[in-house]
Amino acid sequence: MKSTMCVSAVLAGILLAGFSSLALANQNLVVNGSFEAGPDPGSFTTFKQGEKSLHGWYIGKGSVDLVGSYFPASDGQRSLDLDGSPGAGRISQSVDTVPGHLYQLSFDLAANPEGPPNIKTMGVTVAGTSHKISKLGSKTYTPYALQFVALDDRTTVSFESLNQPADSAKFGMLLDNVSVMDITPPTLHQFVGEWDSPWGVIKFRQEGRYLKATYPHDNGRIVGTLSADGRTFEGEWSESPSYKPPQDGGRVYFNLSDDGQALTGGWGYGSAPPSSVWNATRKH
Ligand SMILES: [Ca+2]
Repeated sequence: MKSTMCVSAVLAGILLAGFSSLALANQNLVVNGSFEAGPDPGSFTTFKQGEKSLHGWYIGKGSVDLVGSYFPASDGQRSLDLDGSPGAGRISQSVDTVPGHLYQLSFDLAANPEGPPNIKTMGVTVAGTSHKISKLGSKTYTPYALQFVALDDRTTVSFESLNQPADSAKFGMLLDNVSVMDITPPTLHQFVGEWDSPWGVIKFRQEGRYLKATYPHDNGRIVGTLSADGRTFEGEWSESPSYKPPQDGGRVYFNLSDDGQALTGGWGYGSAPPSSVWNATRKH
């Protein structure tokens, strides 16, 4: 069985600097993610906890600075310093989501270098999972992205300064260009279900962007992902007793038919090409 450890780690949530966004045309679910809405903040304008004037966002802690001409933005003319004047802040927003769908949260970060601390720290929380990010003071923006599976029909995204001392923090992480997009492959749900095959009934289920399956022959398992066009599943099969390649594991693929009722695919031992035929037809 080829290791699926890396797959499991990704399922727990990934956080990548310099991540190039998936090339799917999609709608940004975040309102005012670039902080461009509302009156001109001039150099910068401070918004405090509980104030509702930062369009789209709720300030749940401390204060934040809506930055205008004071610093260049990553996108447009404005950005947000998560440490206000003063006070380490937290902003949040809830967006509509579909439970089980896969989303990508993207944002750009710089770090206000004009005062302490040298290393800025913030937390980003989405769908109940938090990630901590630290950054040396710099006006240069870096893109970040993380993927999550929605648990509910509303998902809250929050960004929180963790700089200390919180009450006097003034020079925080600079945030801009926040987006949340549904990146669920459009055909992913068509693979989910039961398929008759020569190795028994394959039962596909979705876990985030991953498809996993079981089948009866030697208590077989399959795990993998869909191609960018959503028509081809590629992954690995493994079976008892060892669940390890090359004898008990290897590569597998399936192509979904146009009508969604058939899979044509193949399998192979270990790293060999999956050239042995493995076809299936939809059962449920
Ligand atoms: Ca902006």
